[in-house]
Amino acid sequence: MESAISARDRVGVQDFLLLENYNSEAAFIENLRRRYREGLIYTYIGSVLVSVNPYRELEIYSKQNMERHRGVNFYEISPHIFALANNSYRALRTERRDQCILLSGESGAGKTEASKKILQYYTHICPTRNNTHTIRERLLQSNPVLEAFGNAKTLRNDNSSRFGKYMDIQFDYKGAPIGGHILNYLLEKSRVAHQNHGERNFHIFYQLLEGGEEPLLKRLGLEKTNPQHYHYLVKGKCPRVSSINDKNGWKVVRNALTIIGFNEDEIQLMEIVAIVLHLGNIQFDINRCRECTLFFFSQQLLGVDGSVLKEALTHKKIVAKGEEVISQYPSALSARDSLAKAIYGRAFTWLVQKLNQSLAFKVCFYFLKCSSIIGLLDVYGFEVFQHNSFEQFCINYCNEKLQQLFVELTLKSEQEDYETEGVGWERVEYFNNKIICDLVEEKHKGIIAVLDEECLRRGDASDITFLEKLEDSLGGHAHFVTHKMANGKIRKAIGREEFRLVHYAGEVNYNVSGFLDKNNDLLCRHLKEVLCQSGNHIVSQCFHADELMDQRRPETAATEFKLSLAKLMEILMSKEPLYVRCIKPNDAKQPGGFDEVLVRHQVKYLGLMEYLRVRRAGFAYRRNFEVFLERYKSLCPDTWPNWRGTLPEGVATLVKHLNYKPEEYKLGRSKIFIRFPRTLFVTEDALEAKKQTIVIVIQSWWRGV
Ligand code: AOV
Ligand code: MG
Repeated sequence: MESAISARDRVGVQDFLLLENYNSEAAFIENLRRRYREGLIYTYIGSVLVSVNPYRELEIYSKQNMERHRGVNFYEISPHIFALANNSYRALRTERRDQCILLSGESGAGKTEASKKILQYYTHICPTRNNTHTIRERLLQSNPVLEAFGNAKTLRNDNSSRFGKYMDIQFDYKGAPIGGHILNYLLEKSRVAHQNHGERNFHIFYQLLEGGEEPLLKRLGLEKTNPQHYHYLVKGKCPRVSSINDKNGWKVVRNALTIIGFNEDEIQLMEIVAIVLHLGNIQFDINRCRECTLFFFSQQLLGVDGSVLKEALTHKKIVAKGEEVISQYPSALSARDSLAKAIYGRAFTWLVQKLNQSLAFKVCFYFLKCSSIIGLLDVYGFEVFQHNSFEQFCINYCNEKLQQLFVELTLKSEQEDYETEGVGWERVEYFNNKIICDLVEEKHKGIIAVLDEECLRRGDASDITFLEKLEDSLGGHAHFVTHKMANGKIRKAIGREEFRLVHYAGEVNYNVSGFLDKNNDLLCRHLKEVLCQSGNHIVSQCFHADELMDQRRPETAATEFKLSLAKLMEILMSKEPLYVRCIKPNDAKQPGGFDEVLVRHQVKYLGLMEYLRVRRAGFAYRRNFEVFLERYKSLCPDTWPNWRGTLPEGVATLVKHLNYKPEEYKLGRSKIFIRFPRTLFVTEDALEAKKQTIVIVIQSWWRGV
């Protein structure tokens, strides 16, 4: 298959393992740059795929190209996201082990695009069963729906994921996709009511206004289609963006909703989008609602009497010692914003659940049973803005966790494995970011614990007292700084209301303003009561009356996020991971631009050089003796099935029979380590050829019968 790699594809080295000067960062970056200039955005480091965002359409994702990758070994073809997808599918089929593909890199580096390409690949190349085409279509169409409601233009990325997403693709025993399941993580719902300069609200708002059909818009009270008319869409001062076609986006979303089978829910969902827009337009004159807007949408869309909503927006209700106490809100505007955020946030979770229902196995597939899974993880990337708040804190914490997984599963465990197995090894040093994960999440003293404590404390607790508590408990930590501790040594100033975290990917100053409120994430009882009565059935499903009866305090936003990330790590650890490390080549989103400083920074913090060193000095593949023997012993029919020796002796006999050269492998205490992937592929091919021979023999015997 060597011919599958053209001369152009060979610019630089396709696998950094082949880089002559593999210790040199400059040589590493030069290789990336040379390939990038030729439109070769993918390069391997062993089985890790490094991808550099081209910021232009490349003609490498066609159906023909997918076909070229079908069933081909990883190294027989030039590096590609399809090759990685194929590799993981192949491992799933041959080894029957669940896989997961982890996409990482900073905001705008290309994770979401890569995850879409992977999904397209599977839905195209996997075998089909009767009826599974519906599932394939639904898997594909779940993306535009989630992007419309969960992505937005930020300063870093015009289509930035504002939620974390983990998607399982479920396959039957024949390798056909038969279902899917999505887990969503912490949507950045503050965006509903506020956007920074140069940013937008979630795409769906603009799509509906720009593309919505006239009768629909009339029904929703959105006859004015210019985003400028809506308070929640003008904050960022950039309703229109040249790279985004909202009208087209609307068509795509409508089509996707139809394929997924939303039916009547579709109109209810759009009502929610309209409710949020109308809510934003309610003005309060000295805390009084301007009634006409409120009454229209309250009655027509929310299905709640206008005066009831007005009362709930201006007066809060507290139940104290069994008695209801009603008092006027200090700020009706913030009650309004909380309401809008709560409705949108919960509707988003409802949307994911609805998608999951449509992706779940249907009864007709029941007998097939899901046999294996490939998980796809695409979360919001590491981000730094001029002003960073609670949302960036959570997003960047999530990226620390992902980096920690990479460190644990590659740099750390691999090296430990060599040591415990007694395979000669010279240690490669690396930065372990566990210290930063602990700083954020450690019980009792981590940042989240201190934040929760302040949220629970009544009286004078405020964002500033939270900052003071942090200083008391974390002062002196190498990765935590405030202006008090800076002592003039810190390069970039830290504000009096900020703390700085020295993340694995860089320093970020977080402004504490709003941390307590966002972490508490409480919607007052009065407003919840109103939403429980809503005539919009999505809203009423999202706000249950049971919730009002529940006296327990819900988990804070940060703790809930922390717990869900811990569960996610468990899921990922239970699978065989494959990594795509995405790199953003320039900050201007320009095709062709390769900012060396920016790229070097990412190469550094992604740990690519360290990984290269570990890989270069190490082994591409390792398996327990038992697993290895079980899989390949049929290639040595003279010895098996009558072999009676120990496992290490068995493996030694087998590799001798397979003609492995001494430099190609090492035997540890319980595992075999194979240095080059090519060695294994040759063995795999031999196995495949043997299976084919058996099939042919059986077929001719059958015909003979
Ligand atoms: P992200 O997912 O990593 O950022 P995206 O995948 O959304 O980044 O990529 C950002 C933009 O870069 C896309 O909208 C495309 O315009 C372009 N792009 C990325 N990959 C490709 C590709 N392979 N081919 C062509 N264009 C590409 V974030 O979600 O913000 O962390 O939070
Ligand atoms: Mg994304």
